[in-house]
Amino acid sequence: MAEQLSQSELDYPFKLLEYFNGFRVSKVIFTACELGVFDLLLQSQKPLSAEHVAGKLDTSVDGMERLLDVLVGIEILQVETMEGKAFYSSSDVANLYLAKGSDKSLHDMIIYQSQTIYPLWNNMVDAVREGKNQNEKTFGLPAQDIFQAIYRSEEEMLKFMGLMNSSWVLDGHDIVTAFNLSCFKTMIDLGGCSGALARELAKAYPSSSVIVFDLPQVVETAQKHFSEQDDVIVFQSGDFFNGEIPSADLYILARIIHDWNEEKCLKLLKKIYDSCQPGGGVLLVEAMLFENRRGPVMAQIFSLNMLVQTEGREHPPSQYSSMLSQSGFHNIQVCRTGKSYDAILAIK
Ligand code: SAM
Ligand code: ASE
Repeated sequence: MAEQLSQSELDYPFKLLEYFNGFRVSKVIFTACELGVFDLLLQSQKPLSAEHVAGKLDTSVDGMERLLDVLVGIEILQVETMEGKAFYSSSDVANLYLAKGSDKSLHDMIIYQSQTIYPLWNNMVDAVREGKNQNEKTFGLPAQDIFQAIYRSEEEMLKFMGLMNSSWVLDGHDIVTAFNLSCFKTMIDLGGCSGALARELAKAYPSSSVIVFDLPQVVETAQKHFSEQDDVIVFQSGDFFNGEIPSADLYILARIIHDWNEEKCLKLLKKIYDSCQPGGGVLLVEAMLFENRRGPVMAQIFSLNMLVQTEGREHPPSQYSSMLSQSGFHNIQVCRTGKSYDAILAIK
C-alpha cells in the first residue's frame, strides 16, 4: 500500500513551484516597466484596452494582453470588463512606485535589476563554483576593478546611480534617524553617489553640513543628473583608497563595506579613524545578517549578489563591530530598522 503523505509533504512541491516561478514573476514586472506600461496607464487616467496599450507602446496585441493578464493575476494591475471587453488600469500604489518620475518611484531599481542584475545572476553557477564575481564573463570586463565594471559606460553609471538613488526612497528616513546624530556638525557621506542619503541627513539635521564624497566622474554625473534646486548638500571629488579623506565629525559609509574584501575595509576604516575628530564617529549602513547568518533572506540574497558583482559580502553585526574596533573605534551601537538596511554607529 502506498505510504500516506502528511499535509506538509503534499504542500511542499507547490511551495517549490512558486519559488521556481519567482524569476518569471520578476520578468513580467521588468518587461512591463521597460515597455512603459505603468507610465502609460498613469498618464491615461482611464482604463485602457490591450489593443490601445499595444498600439501606444508598439507591441503585439496578443503579447500585451497576456502580459497585462499576468499583471492582474499578481495584483499589480486591475481589470474591469465592459461589454465583454477588458480594460486595464493601475492602482494608486502602482502609480506611486512603478511609474517613473514620482518621488517614491522604484522604476530605476527595476531597470537595473532587469538589465544588469539579471544577466549577472545568469552566471550564478559559475560564481558559486569559482567563488568570484562574474563581471568578466557577463560584460567582458576585468574582475578586479569592480567599479570599472559597474561604471563600464556613462549609461551604466547613470543606471547604477539610479538604483542607488531609489533605494533610499523606502529606508532613507529610518536610517538617518536610527541614532540621534544632531551632535555631529559636519557629516561626510563617503561614496555617497547621487546624494540621496545625504539629502535625508540634511533634512533630518538642518543645523549640520553634509558633504557627498565620491569619485570625480560620479560627482560630475551626480551634479548633472541628480542635483536639486537649492541643494542642501555639497559634493567633493576624491578617492577614498588612494587620496586624502576630508576631516569631519561623522563619516557615513552606506553600502561601502559590503563591496570590498576585509583587507580593503580595514584600510579604509583606519584611514577614516586617522582623519576623524576625537569624539567624532562613523555610521555604517548595510543590510545586516542575523548573528547566526540564518537570515534575513533578503540579506542572504544580497550577499549572493555581492558575490556575482563585487569582491565583498554581507556580514552579521559582530563582523562590522570587529572591523570597527580593530580600526580603533569604540562605543559601537547596532540598530536594526526592520527594513532592508540597518545602521551601526561607532565613536573615536
Ligand atoms: N553610499 C551610496 C548608497 O548607499 O546609496 C552608494 C553606494 S555604492 C554601492 C558605492 C559607492 O562608492 C559608489 O558611489 C562608488 O562610486 C563609490 N566609490 C567606489 N570606489 C570609490 C573610491 N575609491 N573613492 C570614493 N568613492 C568610491
Ligand atoms: C552595491 C550594492 C548593490 C554594489 C552592487 C550592487 C546593489 C545591487 N548591486 O554596493 C543593491 C542591493 N542589492 C541588490 C541585490 O539589489
